[in-house]
Amino acid sequence: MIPVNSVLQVGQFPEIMQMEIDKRLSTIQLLDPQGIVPEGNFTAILTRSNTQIPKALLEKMPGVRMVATCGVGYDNLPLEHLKAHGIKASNTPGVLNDAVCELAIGMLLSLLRRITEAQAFVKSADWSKSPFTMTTTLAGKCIGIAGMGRIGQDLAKRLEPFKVKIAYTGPSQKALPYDFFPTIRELAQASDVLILACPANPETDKMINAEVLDALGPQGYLVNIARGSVVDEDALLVALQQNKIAGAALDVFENEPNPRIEFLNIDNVLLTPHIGSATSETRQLMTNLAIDNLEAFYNQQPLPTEVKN
Ligand code: 8YV
Repeated sequence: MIPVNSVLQVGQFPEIMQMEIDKRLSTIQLLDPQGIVPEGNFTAILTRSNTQIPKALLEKMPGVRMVATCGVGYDNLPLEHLKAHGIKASNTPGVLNDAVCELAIGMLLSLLRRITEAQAFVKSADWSKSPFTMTTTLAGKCIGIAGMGRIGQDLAKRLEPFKVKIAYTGPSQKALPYDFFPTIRELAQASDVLILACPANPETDKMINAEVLDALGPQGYLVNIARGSVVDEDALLVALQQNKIAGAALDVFENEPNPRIEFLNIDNVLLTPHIGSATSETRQLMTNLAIDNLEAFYNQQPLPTEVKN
């Protein structure tokens, strides 16, 4: 049983998630993690992976022993502080794979077949003047996946029916039926499309740089469903503006919700507002999994999806 008002809910939650929260527990809310901590004897935090939890907030609440984040990514948490103070953390892996993989494939197809430009072409009545441009087929291409964790592996399985070759990179080779490349540059060189499905951490920070984009090449495409921090956006903008790559589909950005204005003025990009897990069904599952972790914590049971920090 979660004690009433023992959980501080930090950040903005969509209504669909708040409804799930309100069904199962009563929380005190702090919309801005930099704001003034409300009065209360908080022993846990409930947040989302798009809300940065500063170390300073936790220092103001020494009674907090558990942080549950809604999201598979937990780069929003001060992991070193949590570890140093023995504070448990949980995320919500697995339940969002369908939504994230479906978006990745939708963005991939839309990027290759230039669907958003095609719709604008029809709506602008340009069709009566000339045919739309030729695009390119997914079948036969090599799809390189950076990050072969739960989402990367699920995405690879879903891509197989599209008659593509799949390759990947990551910290280590896995027992998978796909070509492994030890470095992101080698993977980019071998790929027609590079899909980023890796966690955001010091090893992946700005991993997609000018060298990697050059290796991907002028016929290559980039799809980012991971985190904006994985891409050197200066290098990506140059590559897109100078057609060093063919195009990019981006669901995540360094500065959300205000991505760099240059992205808004480029034709060969597809932009979405970090909606990978943003389906009603998925957000309900994520919210309930986060609360399951809180319940396990208060019942002194193993956490269903503990962050191994
Ligand atoms: C968002 C995500 O964080 O799961 C992740 O890591 O990036 C997304 O699910 C979502 O807004 C979490 O509530």
